[in-house]
Amino acid sequence: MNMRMSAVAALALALGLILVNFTGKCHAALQVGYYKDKCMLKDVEGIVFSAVKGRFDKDPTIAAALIRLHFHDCFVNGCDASILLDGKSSEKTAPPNRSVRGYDVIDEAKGEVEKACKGVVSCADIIAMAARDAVALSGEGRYSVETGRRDGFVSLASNVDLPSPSFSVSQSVDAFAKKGLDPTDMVLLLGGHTVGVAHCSHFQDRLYNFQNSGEPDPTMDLSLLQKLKSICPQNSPADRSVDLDQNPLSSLTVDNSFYKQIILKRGILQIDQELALDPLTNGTVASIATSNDFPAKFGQAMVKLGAVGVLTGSQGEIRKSCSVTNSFPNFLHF
Ligand code: HEM
Ligand SMILES: *[C@@H]1O[C@H](CO)[C@@H](O)[C@H](O)[C@H]1NC(C)=O
Ligand SMILES: CC(=O)N[C@H]1CO[C@H](CO)[C@@H](O)[C@@H]1O
Repeated sequence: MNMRMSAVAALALALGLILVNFTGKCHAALQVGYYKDKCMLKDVEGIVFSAVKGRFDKDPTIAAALIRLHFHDCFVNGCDASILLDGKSSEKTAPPNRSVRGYDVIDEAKGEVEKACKGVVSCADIIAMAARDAVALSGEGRYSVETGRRDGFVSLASNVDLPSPSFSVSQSVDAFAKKGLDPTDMVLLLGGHTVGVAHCSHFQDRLYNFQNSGEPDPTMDLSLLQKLKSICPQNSPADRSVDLDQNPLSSLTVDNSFYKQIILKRGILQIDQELALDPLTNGTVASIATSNDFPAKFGQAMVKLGAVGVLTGSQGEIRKSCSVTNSFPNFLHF
């Protein structure tokens, strides 16, 4: 077969599989402990945890990367590990991917679980387990993660419709609603910004020319504004980064200090600051900021995020290698 023929064949196969997926949609549900007894006597979650912890001990900033990786995977085409697929125009190549990190930790964990039992554990589940482990290692928020996802075949940059940091709260509420997540889920999940960093390019407009006013964002605390201007000078090509949680004692910890900071007008991203101001969300923000159950509630919201658009049962596949589908490895390359 020449290239074109095999391309057509792969496409037909892809469409066929997609069709089967839609028609045969008997949803085997996700469950806690899905891999118990599926990998001989091996502890699959323990193997993934070791890989994540090994990296975290050297570099605790990996936790934020793994939490964000799970969000980006689930929000685009469901939690099906589509974000991991290589290809000329796969999701990875879309602009919001630029600062996504942690792919190598997932590959390492996959290598270890494959040694324990071949072809059993999906890459989508490894992402979900690694995100849970990242949360657990960064605070007191260990939650029971659901598993049983299978890996998808399709990864297209053109499917990437992640919310932008300059979305209004109501635009963001709509984007989350499309994924079956309510405004409370959204406020809790944006609490993921209790760890990790943002690059200047994602909030520079707030410092110098907010909504084309020629002025800074008036909702930003003045001392924060001064600090950010010095880190992110106007027209500088250097794209430095700053902590999303501006409490320096807690910028690597999953806790509610992010909410306290945004109430103090010390949010970095526009959407983060808006959460504390918009009447749609300010009540939820105030209640999270003054209670101590954020880690538990964040875990519940992560479980809900982890169920978005999953493939289960006979859908999808278990990839051999997380960056390429078993079924038609060339599909993504033309
Ligand atoms: C409206 C929704 C969201 C928007 C607009 C948004 C936007 C962003 C942006 C612009 C960054 C900075 C990237 C960079 O400059 O390197 C970021 C980082 C991050 N986001 Fe979000 N995000 C959203 C929701 C979420 C959710 C739901 C989670 C997790 C549950 C999450 C977790 C993270 C984490 C952990 C980082 C830090 C990554 C790192 O340090 O490597 N975000 N987000
Ligand atoms: C939320 O914002 C509205 C409108 O600005 C305000 O009336 C209300 O008191 C705020 N609620 C909280 C809890 O801050
Ligand atoms: C890992 C990866 O594929 N990164 C890509 C993200 O998107 C930018 C711009 O669209 C590409 O240049 C990167 O190669």
